Amino acid sequence: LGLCLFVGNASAELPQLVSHNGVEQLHVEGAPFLILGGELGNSSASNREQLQPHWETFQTLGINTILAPINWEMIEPNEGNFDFSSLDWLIEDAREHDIKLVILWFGSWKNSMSSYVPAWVKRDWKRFPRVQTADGNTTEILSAFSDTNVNTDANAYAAMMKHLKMVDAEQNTVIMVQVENEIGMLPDAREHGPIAEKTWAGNVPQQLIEHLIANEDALTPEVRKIWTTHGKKTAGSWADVFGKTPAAEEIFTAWHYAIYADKVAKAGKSEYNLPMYVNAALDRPNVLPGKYPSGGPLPHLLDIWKAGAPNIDFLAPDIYYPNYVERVSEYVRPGNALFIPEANRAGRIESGPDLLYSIGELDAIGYSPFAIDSIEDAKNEPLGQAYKMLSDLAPHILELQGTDHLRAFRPTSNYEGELDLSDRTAIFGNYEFTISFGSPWRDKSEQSPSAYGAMIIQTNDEEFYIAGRGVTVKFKSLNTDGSVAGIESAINGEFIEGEWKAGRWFNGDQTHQGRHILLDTEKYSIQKVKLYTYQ
Ligand code: N0T
Repeated sequence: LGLCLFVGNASAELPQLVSHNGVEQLHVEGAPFLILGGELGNSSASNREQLQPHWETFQTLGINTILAPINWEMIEPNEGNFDFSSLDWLIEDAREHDIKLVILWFGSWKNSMSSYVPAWVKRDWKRFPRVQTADGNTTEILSAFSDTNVNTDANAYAAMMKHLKMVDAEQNTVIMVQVENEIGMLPDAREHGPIAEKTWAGNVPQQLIEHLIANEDALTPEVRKIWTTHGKKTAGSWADVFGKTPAAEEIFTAWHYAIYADKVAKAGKSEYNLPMYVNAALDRPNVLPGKYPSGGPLPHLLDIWKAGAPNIDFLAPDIYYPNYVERVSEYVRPGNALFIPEANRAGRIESGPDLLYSIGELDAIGYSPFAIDSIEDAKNEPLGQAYKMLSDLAPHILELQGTDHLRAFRPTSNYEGELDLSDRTAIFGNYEFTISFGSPWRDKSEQSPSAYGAMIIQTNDEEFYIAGRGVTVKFKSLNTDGSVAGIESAINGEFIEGEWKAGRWFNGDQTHQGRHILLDTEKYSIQKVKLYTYQ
């Protein structure tokens, strides 16, 4: 035992999710870790030379994790013959740049379709059946109702995980794996092939019913409503229990996708037990199931996925809509680690506020804009400044996630992209903070509020880090003795190798003669603020 403590310490603990203050955090090499990530374009990891120049850009951006696809067609070019070179060089290059990886398993499904399956699967459509639509057409989507399909995918995935264990269990360059990508049925809410029809007419599995009963009070409103409307039946066909509507068909689809993804994940975990998740392409408002990619781990189907896929550690949203805050909040639920594997898209000024809000307000384990390799000018990229700032603050953030000593604020937007710039308030102990977006000193027309946001970290009763961009903060004392809140000091600074290094002492015009804190509108910055009260 003594020996174990000193030898192979890096492999002592695999990446895993650990609960802290009631929220799920990701541990890497035995310590909590924030994913300051970026996802590669779909074809960018298919050629080593062409990806090569981007690694330095990722480093300049302060990225600590790259999300990279691994294509089934490339790792199993012939059935049972594996070629892991596309995984091996990715790991080598990531290590060389001190960057971690999340592997995206582009297997049976990539955005509904099955274009990443090997040629021998594509061509053998008799052995690997496709989805048949209501109008009798077939599609390039593998059927979820074929044991051959799921077993063949699971076999390839398990082989990949086995290989990963061999090459990476000591170093943990790969910290998580995404199973498939944006699974979702189109153009109908469910499949219509012979097995799918027979299954639709059969009984709802007991595993699903039991989950509904056990979680009755915690079900999402949509599932609860559909189940209740049909009399909360505890047995019967899908149509008996959920009805015959597209919404009922989508539940059926979600269940079968969930158990498929679960089989794949389970086979992988039995080789190498890394955290695994499934991502969702979010639906649009007022569009019926079948007209958007249906049955994926969408907010209204999370219960079905949780019931069907116990080997999937969490369900994650890809957010391309302007109402980021609204959509991301739908994935905040007990036991579901919050991770945003894709956000629209690298290079947008909203990325910084999205990031601060997800990590500081919703306790996310990480954030990762899509098409990160499309960024060329890393030095002037605001996301890079935000990443640098968060990696400095990470020890405080990771300690305080799940408590009310860590908060974040940003302007919110509706689906149409209209910003709500109203002030926000927050209480920290005996102080009330009012957060306004923008600088009172600059013309409104010169400001870009969608780039503004702040994280507030309380380190002591009267001590805070206020970090971000373009935010004004005022203070009120909540003491009942008539005392007034004042700023004792506000010091602009940064962290160097984990140590706070004071820069300028802010006062005078920079604090409006002691009246408020103002974070620069042009760049991210941190102020260490001490408050006091007087009468
Ligand atoms: C994503 C990406 C990639 C404004 C699209 C997002 C990625 C996949 N799908 O570039 O294909 O692999 O997961 C779909 C979001 C569409 C909504 C756009 C509304």
